[in-house]
Parts: sequence; structure tokens; C-alpha cells
Amino acid sequence: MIINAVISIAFASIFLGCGGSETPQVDESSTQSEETTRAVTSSNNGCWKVEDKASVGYAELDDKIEFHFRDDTTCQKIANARVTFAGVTKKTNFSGRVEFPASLIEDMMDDRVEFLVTKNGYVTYQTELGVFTGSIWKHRFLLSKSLKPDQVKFVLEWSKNPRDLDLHFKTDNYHIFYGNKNNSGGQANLDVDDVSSYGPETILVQKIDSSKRYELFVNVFSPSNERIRGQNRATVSVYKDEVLDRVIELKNESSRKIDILTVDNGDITYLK
Ligand SMILES: [Ca+2]
Repeated sequence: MIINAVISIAFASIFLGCGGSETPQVDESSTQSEETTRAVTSSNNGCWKVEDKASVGYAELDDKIEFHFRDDTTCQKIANARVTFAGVTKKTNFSGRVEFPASLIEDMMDDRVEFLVTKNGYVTYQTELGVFTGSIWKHRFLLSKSLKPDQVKFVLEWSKNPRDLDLHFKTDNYHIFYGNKNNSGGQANLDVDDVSSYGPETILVQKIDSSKRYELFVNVFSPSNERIRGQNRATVSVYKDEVLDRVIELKNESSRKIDILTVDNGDITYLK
């Protein structure tokens, strides 16, 4: 009996292990918290799980370009977002995914194409995507829910490598980063320290004091043989005045500390 029971359990484990990863069978409380907070998902590689990473990128081999969208705070998949890419508009499905024909960009060697994403309740995401030899490096996007008028938000996303980037926001009387996520007198906070590829790391500032100077930078925490270069890229999205002010793409960065912007008299100066 005992042997049979052990075999049954082992067989059940193997069976559940084959494709059941979307719905963990073990701990319902952890599943629930994964849907509602970011702290749990961060320990499992941020907003993007292993299966997302495996699927993204290979679509181009199938003559398709695939984009995925999630909420930058809850990591929930965003359905019915309207996505315009290279002049073609489509909507995301229930998985927050949308596909476009690769033929839209296959002849582009080094170009930029329009990218516009709209969704009720979210800040419009409008930028240009870099295309190199008919391919796009960034396939995963995070959207921000609408912000309050004074809030400023910085979202750092990156590739598989370097595995650990850190976002820093510093002024006279506080320095927000992984070692001090909240201690700013309620003025700013970092949500999580992602240490295992992709991010995001998000710093939300409640209000910029126009009498102070601020600086935002990215630090490469990973060993010196991991740098932002080649296909290993990163972006910092800057939200200000309730809109996406800029998406800064980082590539071929030889230094560990990468200065992104400063704020003086309430005005942003981009250093990239
Ligand atoms: Ca980090």
C-alpha cells in the first residue's frame, strides 16, 4: 500500500508538472497574492515568468512579431489594449498578447517605427521602436495606470542580461534605491529590487520640490562581465504631468553607473 501510494504521488507530480505551471496546485494563498501584489512575483523574476520568456522572441521565426503587455504595478496581463505598430492597429487578447506580421519590418536594416498603445485607465504609451536587421529587441511592455497630477514615475526594464540592474533616485535629503526603498518622508519609494533579469523596478515620486535638485541613475549590480551591450538593452520610462514623457533606451553602456536625468527647478534634463 505504501509503495503504491508513493508511486501514485510521484505519477501525479509528474503529470501536474507537464504544463500545469499557470495554476500552482500547492498553495492557494501564494497564488492569490501573486495576482494582487508585486512583491511575490518579483521573487519569481518580476512580471515575466519563465514561460513568458521562452515564448517571446521565437515568434519572429514564425513570421510574426509578438508583443506582451502587463500592468507595471500588479503585473496583470492587459487585455483589449489598442496597439498600433508600423501603421497597423490591433487589440491584445485575454493574455495581454498581440501579433503582427513580421513582413511589416523585415526589410528594415536600421530604422524606427511608430508604437502607440492605448487602454482605458492607463497612460497612453507612445514611442518609437528601434528595428535592426528586421528584428526588434523589446517584446514585453509595462503600462502605467493613470497618475495623479504631481506624481512622477520611473520604470526600469531590461533584458535577460545583465541580470541585476538597480534604479536610484537621489536628492539632498534622501536616496531611494534597493537599500532604502521607502525612507524619504513619504516623498518617493521603490517598489521592489529585481535581481533576476527583465525587471521592472519602479520608483514613484509623489511630488517634485522645485527648490531641490534630483538625479536618476541606473547601476549595473551584476559582475563586470555583464554590461548593457549588444542585444542586452534596457529602457527607462519617465511619466510626468500624467503622460509618458519619454522612453530612454540604454545600449552599449560601458560604465557601471549610467546617468539618466536630473531635475532642477522642477524641470527634467535628460542625459541620454
Ligand atoms: Ca535590482
